[in-house]
Amino acid sequence: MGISPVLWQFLTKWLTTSALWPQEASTIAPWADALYIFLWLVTLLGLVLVGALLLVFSIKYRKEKSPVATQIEGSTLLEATWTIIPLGIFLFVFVWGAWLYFRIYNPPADAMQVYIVGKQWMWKAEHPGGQHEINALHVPIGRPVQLTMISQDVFHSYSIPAFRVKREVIPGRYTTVWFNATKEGTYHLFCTQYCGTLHSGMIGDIVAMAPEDYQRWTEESTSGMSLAQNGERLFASMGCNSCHNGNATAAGPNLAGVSGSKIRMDDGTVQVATDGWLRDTILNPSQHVPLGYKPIMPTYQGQISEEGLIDLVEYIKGLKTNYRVQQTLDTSKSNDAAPMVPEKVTQ
Ligand code: HEC
Ligand SMILES: [Cu+2]
Repeated sequence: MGISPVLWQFLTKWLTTSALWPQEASTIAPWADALYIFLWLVTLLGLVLVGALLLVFSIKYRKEKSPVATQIEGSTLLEATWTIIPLGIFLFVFVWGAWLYFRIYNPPADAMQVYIVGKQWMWKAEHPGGQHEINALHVPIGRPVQLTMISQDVFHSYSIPAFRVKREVIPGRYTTVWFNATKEGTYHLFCTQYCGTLHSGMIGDIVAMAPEDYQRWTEESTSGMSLAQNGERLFASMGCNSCHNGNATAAGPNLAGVSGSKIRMDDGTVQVATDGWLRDTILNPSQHVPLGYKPIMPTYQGQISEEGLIDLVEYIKGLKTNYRVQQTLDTSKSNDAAPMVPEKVTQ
């Protein structure tokens, strides 16, 4: 990192114990801090340089010594120097910052998924196993955790200073952020987007636990139904399975394996079935009509809560082969013919 580890430890320890600096409790934290300290040092250098020159020049060129002002016509070399050096520093900061940004906002593929729903004024967390929490989030250390977040009302922002991550939580759209916690402990969770009267109370605890403690916690706080199981129930109770049952004669496309695939639309475009896309097809189906299908799916706008949508998305993501729902809930004779699948574009 360029800084000696001893000096680094001393610096962060001093700053942490002096409460000026949040703890560093994620893999990204030292990197974010290094950039921050670098900016700080560059600023300090600029301050000292300008301050010193100001002082030296005002003494050297004081009135008694130089009573008559001389006209200086400029120096190309000097001007080029003070343009190119700062430009180099700024570009360096830009590249460093961009690299950090992409690292923070591109979750690794093997990250554990947790869903966050923000509303005035609380944070709800949903683990795939069905554990629900309010104003708290339990995570294991030493493992990447991806948060998929959405707001039920206004803009919020999910911020964990000790992990150096923060992301806007927006109505109508999933946003994601990820981290890998390194130290057991309880850390602050803040809403950092002013969201109304009780905004300052929209806080909580992030509990980073050893993997075995986290395992125990998931077992103790399970609701008995995973998100996907809740989704399967909803899928049946909302009548989705009347059109999406995997039968060759079904009115809707087979949803098995849809998640993550590229789908050719009737307007010729190709859309990628991300989590957000799946959510949006349920709310605005007429805007996502795959080639060969009629826009007959009704909109479910206003009929399913964000939690319900998360359950459905989790359920659809888990559909790898033909539906279990077909066996358990569809009483009509299942068709052995190959199910109808929308045309997938192979990459
Ligand atoms: C009346 C039949 C019908 C019902 C009921 C229905 N769908 Fe659909 N669904 C379709 C059709 C037809 C399409 C493709 C055309 C479109 O998007 O309108 C589709 C598309 C989709 C897609 C996009 C998949 C792809 O490959 O393009 C998803 C996801 C989906 N539906 C989920 C659901 C869910 C979840 C429900 C229940 C809340 C539901 N559908 C209810 C008929 C239906
Ligand atoms: Cu808020």
